[in-house]
Amino acid sequence: MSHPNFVSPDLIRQRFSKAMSDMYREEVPLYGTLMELVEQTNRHVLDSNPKIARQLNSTGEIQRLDLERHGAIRVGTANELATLARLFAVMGMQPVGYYDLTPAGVPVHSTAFRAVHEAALQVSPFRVFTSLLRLELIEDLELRAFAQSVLDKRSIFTPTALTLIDRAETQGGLTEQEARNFVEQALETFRWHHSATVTAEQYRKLIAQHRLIADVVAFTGPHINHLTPRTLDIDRVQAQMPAHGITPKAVIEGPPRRQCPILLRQTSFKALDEPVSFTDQTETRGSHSARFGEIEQRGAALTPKGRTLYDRLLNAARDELKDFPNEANAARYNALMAQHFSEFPDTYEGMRQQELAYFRYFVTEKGLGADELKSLSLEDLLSGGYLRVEPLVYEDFLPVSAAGIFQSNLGDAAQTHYGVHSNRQVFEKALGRSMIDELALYAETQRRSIEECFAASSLAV
Ligand code: OOG
Ligand code: NI
Repeated sequence: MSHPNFVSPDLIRQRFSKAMSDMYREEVPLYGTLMELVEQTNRHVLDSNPKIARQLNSTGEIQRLDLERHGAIRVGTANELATLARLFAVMGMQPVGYYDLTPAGVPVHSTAFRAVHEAALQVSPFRVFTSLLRLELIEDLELRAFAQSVLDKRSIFTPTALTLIDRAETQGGLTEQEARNFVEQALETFRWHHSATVTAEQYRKLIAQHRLIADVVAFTGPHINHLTPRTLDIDRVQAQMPAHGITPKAVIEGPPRRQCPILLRQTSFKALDEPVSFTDQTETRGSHSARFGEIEQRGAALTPKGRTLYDRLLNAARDELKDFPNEANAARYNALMAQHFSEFPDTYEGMRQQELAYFRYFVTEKGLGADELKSLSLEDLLSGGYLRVEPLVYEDFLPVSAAGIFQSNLGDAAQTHYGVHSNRQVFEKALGRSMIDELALYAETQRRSIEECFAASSLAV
């Protein structure tokens, strides 16, 4: 039962997202630079493009834009993942979707923890891309056993965080004081540590297996490895990055630039080389690179039909390129993407009519109280100007893009090929529950918005 004195999970998430951003800005100054660049760009877009400003105002997205960011972490064991799920649940975040990164040579599979209802997303759309290391992919059995033993010894949560998770579960929420304490304690799990938990030699062996394995195994916890603000014009930010001392990856992941953005476009800059000390060293002598910067632009959420078309066009462009996109072939890749995606309708009305994207429906001034809402079809109400639509923003991630982001931060040496693939059941067993299907969430939000239109109309008469 909900208690009147409990802080809402949405507010806890909003505060946590802010605390995480403050911590990361202090730890990684380049993140602060990137935030400023994104803020300037967003202001420019809103000032120079009244249509976009109007659209964001009518959906309420304008209010969440400056709060909007996602982070990413990587954990090592089933137990860590299951406890993280409980920690995120205190903040109203549920695991949504399944991403298998092994086809791209990255030994992890992942989900995204996020709020699921449009009202909760409006308070804070904070998301965390969470990957679980697949230790079974370490071929060297001795090294695998070593990695397992190191992971089994660590505890990535503070004792107080664990107590507060228990309390939230048994009480059904947290009081103001507990919520403050929880945000402070939960943050500790994601903090960067300069000292590793292994010797320099053990670190070298782990790195030789895969850089990602060393990143998970050799440290006390799942440090946040990037925090990504949302921009309204990713090409503009990408073009301005070099002037601010930031070198972006060669190509922007996701769909090409369009009039009506769809899904998600992302770009990142390389991981920083940071000083660390190993257990057999008294001073800081080694270095490790894990943390990087990323920005993203979000567009319309696609229906299964739209997503199939997106995947087909993306694959066609990549097949024709015959290689991973890189610096040398970037211009050709962009040209191929533009060419193939000309097949994807670039008006919201076109996407709606062909059922390629999800929308939110609103009653217009003309529609308020109009009798037509009781008699006309949805199509007629739209064309008659009684209702209007805005696209639903995509709240999730894209596996091919995520692979590209991982790859650009791991360097060329990491082109491993794993024989084993997708294992959703293993991930769900580790998590202790199943992931929510993101497409069902968009469909429900769309349906609710239609219902609200009719409810509003019957109230108004
Ligand atoms: C996650 C990489 C994927 C995204 O936005 O798709 C990602 C990681 O490096 O842990 O951040
Ligand atoms: Ni990311």
